[in-house]
Amino acid sequence: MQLSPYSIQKVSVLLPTYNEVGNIADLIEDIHSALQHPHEIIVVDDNSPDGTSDLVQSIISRGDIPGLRLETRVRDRGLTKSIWRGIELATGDTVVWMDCDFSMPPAVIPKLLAKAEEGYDIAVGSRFVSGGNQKQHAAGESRLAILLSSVLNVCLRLLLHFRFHDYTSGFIAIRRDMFQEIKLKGDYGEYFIDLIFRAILLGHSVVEIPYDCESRRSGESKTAPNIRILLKRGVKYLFVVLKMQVIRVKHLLGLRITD
Ligand SMILES: Nc1nc2c(ncn2[C@@H]2O[C@H](COP(=O)(O)OP(=O)(O)O)[C@@H](O)[C@H]2O)c(=O)[nH]1
Ligand SMILES: [Mg+2]
Repeated sequence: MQLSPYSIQKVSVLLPTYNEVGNIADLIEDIHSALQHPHEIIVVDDNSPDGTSDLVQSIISRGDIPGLRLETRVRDRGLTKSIWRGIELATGDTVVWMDCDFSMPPAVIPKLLAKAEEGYDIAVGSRFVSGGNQKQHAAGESRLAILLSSVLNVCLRLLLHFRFHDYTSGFIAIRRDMFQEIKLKGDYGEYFIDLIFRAILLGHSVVEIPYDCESRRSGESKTAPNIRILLKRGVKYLFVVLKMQVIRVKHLLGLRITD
């Protein structure tokens, strides 16, 4: 694929949070230090009961991190909706988002941005390419969730596009103008499968950068706080895989796949 080098003017880092009071201050600081490009950091908090928004507001008031912004959503909680809200608020030409639990090291962001500057439309932090690692089990985490995530991604590779590896990454740098064409669909991590698969079918350049996934530093997982929620999420992921087969057929027939 022919890439045209691209000069990033401004990066918008979106941080969707729900109960991340133990992580968010250090994460903001680490991201701010890691970034060489002009940037803004937008925390989109779903009115977390642990006071995440209040903490971010106090950092903004101190003025230490220029470009730090806070959006507190008070209704219709959801990860995908929060990321989409961040995209609506973003003023950078390149958008990054990631988990706010330190599972995704801020030091990887410049590597993603370097790929965007090489001309890739999308650069994804990946646990499943050579050099990357899925997280090890740690206290308070679900072994089942970690195992299912690895198995799910092998299945997704077989069922969708074999050249891509981490369909549930959620760690991405992407040009903001892509969202004129593609919207985020779904309510939790399944939006990522949909986004990547559509982007690949549409011929966008997508690259994966390996990273070592760490255990959450503080607080609780929202994907797998218990088996019931994990299974509920799993069913939604399976529906998306089926939907992607419909999308594949539509694409083969030359029909629009961006609605
Ligand atoms: N705004 C918002 N963020 C959420 C919501 N659910 C999860 N998150 C955030 O999404 C990211 C991924 O969630 P996490 O608990 O780390 O999932 P896991 O890594 O799969 O265990 C974290 O930054 C969470 O704080 C939500 O409903 N709204
Ligand atoms: Mg996480």
